[in-house]
Formats: sequence, C-alpha cells, structure tokens
Amino acid sequence: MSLLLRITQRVPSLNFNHYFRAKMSTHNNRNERLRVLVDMDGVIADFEGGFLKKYKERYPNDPFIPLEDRRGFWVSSQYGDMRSDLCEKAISIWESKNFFIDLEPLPGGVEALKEMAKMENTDVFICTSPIKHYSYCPFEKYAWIEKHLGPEFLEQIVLTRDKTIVTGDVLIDDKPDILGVEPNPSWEHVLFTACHNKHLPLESPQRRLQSWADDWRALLESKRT
Ligand code: DGP
Ligand code: MG
Repeated sequence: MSLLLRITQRVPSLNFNHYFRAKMSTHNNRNERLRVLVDMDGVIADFEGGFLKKYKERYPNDPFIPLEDRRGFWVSSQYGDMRSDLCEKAISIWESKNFFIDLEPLPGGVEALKEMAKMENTDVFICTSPIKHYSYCPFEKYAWIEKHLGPEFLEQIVLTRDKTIVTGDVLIDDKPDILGVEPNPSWEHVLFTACHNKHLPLESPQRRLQSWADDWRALLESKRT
C-alpha cells in the first residue's frame, strides 16, 4: 500500500483531492506570480552613507574613505588596507546600538517597494543578511521595515546569511557575488548600483538596476512568463 494511501486512511479529512489541489495550486502560483526578492542594506537602506557619517563622528581624527573612493563590498577590508587598526574601528560602527535603525532610506526605494507590493500577481520579500553580532541588527532591521514600510511588510522579511537557498524570480542586491550552498539559485541576480560596485564590469548576461529611478517596472515585466 502506498504511503499516501496509508496516510489518507488514517486521517479522514485528508484525501486525494486535497493532496492534488494543494500540489496544483503550488504549481500555478509558481507560474503565475512573480516573486521579487529585494536586499536591504545598499538597496533600500543607506548602509554606506550611515556608516561614513557615524564613523567620522566617532573617529574624527582618523582617515576615512569618501564614498566615491569606496571599492569592494567589504567596508572593513578597505579600511583595514588603509591602516590595520581601522578594520576593527569600522566594524565597531555597525555593531553599535542604533546603527541599523538610524539608516536613511535610499531615494525611491520605499516608494518602489510599496508600489511593487500592490502590483497584481507579485510577491515582494525583503531578503537581508544580518551581521553575526546579533545584539541589535536583527531587531533594528525589523524596526526599520515597520517604520519605513509599515507593519504589513513585517510578513515579507527573509533574514538569512545564505540567499542562495531562497527561491524567487529575481534578487535585487548590491553585492556582486552572492554565493552559498546552492550552486544554482532560482533567482536572477540584478546588481543594484552602489558606490562600491559601480566601477565593476558586468559579466554577460548580468543586468544592473542603476537606482530606484531606473526602470524597475520593466525589469519585473521582463521576468513574467
Ligand atoms: P546584505 O546587504 O544583505 O548583503 O548584507 C550585508 C551586510 O554586511 C550588511 O549589513 C552590511 C554588512 N557589511 C558591509 N561591509 C562589511 C564588512 O566589512 N564586514 C562585515 N562583517 N559586514 C559588512
Ligand atoms: Mg546589500
């Protein structure tokens, strides 16, 4: 006797119709609805601007890197290359209380997400990696989303250090290399332009979103089947 048959006999409310209807609706959802994953730091929240402001305030006598000179995703690496003690000083900034909640929204991001969430057949999730020093960051990310996007967006948060295991049609993210345990993520990574990545040549067929003033609606339409 098949496992399914045995289960349906033991649980009277569960029958083949339920089973197949559930499977079909999953299948249809995947085909009909577009799932958009949007990164937070560097895409809707101004991590780089917030970092530089607080770094200069806390370490006014130390050298800093103007945003136009930022290169490479890891802020602490570039500061450490400038002078070894600056790596730890940089890290101390985003490990501090109120760093993440105080980040300013990047222009147009909040408006774009609100509009996206209202679009037909579209599911939007904020897919963001918390830092490992967890005292403040995860809490403040939730608080930021509630403050700027509203409590309904609290349903749409994916906190993960590995975005490759999340399924979606598109991931809008400023990190050039998004790696993890899944070698073939389901999403297309669209690189969101940031001070640290704007000089990077793209490897074909990768695409960029230059900012939220760029045509993100056309990007979404291009992903609909
Ligand atoms: P995401 O935007 O989801 O890819 O998150 C990346 C996080 O890493 C974000 O909070 C910014 C942070 N970050 C930036 N530079 C560094 C760094 O040099 N070291 C660490 N530990 N985190 C960094
Ligand atoms: Mg980011």
